[in-house]
Amino acid sequence: MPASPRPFLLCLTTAAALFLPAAAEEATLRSVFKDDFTVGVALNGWTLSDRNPNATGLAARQFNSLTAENDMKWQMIHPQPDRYNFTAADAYVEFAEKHKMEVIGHTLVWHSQTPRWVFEGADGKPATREELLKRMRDHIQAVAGRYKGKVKGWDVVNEALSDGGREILRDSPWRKIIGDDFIDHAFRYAREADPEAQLYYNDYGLEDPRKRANCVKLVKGMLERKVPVDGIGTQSHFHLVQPSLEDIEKTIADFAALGLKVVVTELDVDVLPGRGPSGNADIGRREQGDSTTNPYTAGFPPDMQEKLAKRYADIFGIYLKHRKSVDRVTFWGLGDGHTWLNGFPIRGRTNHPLLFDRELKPKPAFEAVIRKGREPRSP
Ligand code: 9MR
Repeated sequence: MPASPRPFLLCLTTAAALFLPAAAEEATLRSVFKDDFTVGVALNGWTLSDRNPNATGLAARQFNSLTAENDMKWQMIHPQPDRYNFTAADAYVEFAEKHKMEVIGHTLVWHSQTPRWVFEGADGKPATREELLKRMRDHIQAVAGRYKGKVKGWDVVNEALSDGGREILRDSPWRKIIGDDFIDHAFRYAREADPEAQLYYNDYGLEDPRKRANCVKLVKGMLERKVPVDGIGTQSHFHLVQPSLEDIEKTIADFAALGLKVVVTELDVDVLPGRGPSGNADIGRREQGDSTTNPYTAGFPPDMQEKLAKRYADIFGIYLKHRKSVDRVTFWGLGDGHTWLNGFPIRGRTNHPLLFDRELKPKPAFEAVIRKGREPRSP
């Protein structure tokens, strides 16, 4: 019988284990920023589906925070007065638990994606203040209550600030029926439903000096009235040039100065030309396209890839500088194929706003963000 080769092999493996460096750990978004902030992604039904192992695998590898892009909105989770639909939302929580990701709840009180019955009373008349407050509380109890202890933080009130004019608040049905204090009530109900969850006020366009100042005023008032607000979510639907880095940085600094957590909740960088106000992510806004507004249907050229990479590197430079205040940075989508920006504000375009392309391959912007994450931190 020939001598067994096993002891020899064993020696070789031990020697390799002792002298060869361990395979370098893959640098991922969640690993390079682990001492700075969590890095999140918003997934939708398509990306979370079992039929998309590429998408779910990528999301789980790269991110440690998860937001449901749509499935926890009122319209989806509570479509009729006596009917809640938690199936989709439960799947996010399960996925996040499995992959050690935190869950962010989006969103409890918003004027959009809220069924009409919410604002109606008997006989089709508008609901009274009392009716609507009760409906709001019941909804928050049911939804935030169900995920109590499982959701790290809630976008309690979304987009309540106005985009212009003298009024600070948007004239939404919530405000029209309840009054300005609908925001305070929403936060109090949320604290009641899940005392441990962080509670955020969330809005877009807060880099605009007027809206930022109004946000500070709003939240300062809430703090004075002892309303339980823990942080401000700046959505951060950016463009290649707008808003300026100065405004991005000032927004973080002004919110942090209130003693609150700053969360970047919906980051993306629109790369297409448009004519409307670039900071306005109001989902109801529409623009008309023409031959100049959809230039990258055949692919995103290298010079533009570089511009996007530089923009993301600059933005992450600011987040790192303010890493003591920035709690989380969430991207609004996984790959360019399924971003809301393919349909907003002009329908049917080919946008390229994220770190992964239509095949979910990393773009130069991804490499640039990873490189930023590997730079030494200044004290
Ligand atoms: O990305 C979301 C898109 O798929 C939905 O159709 C839309 C309406 O529900 O909402 C989009 O997400 C919005 C978010 O919930 C709040 N801030 C602005 C986001 C982009 O419109």
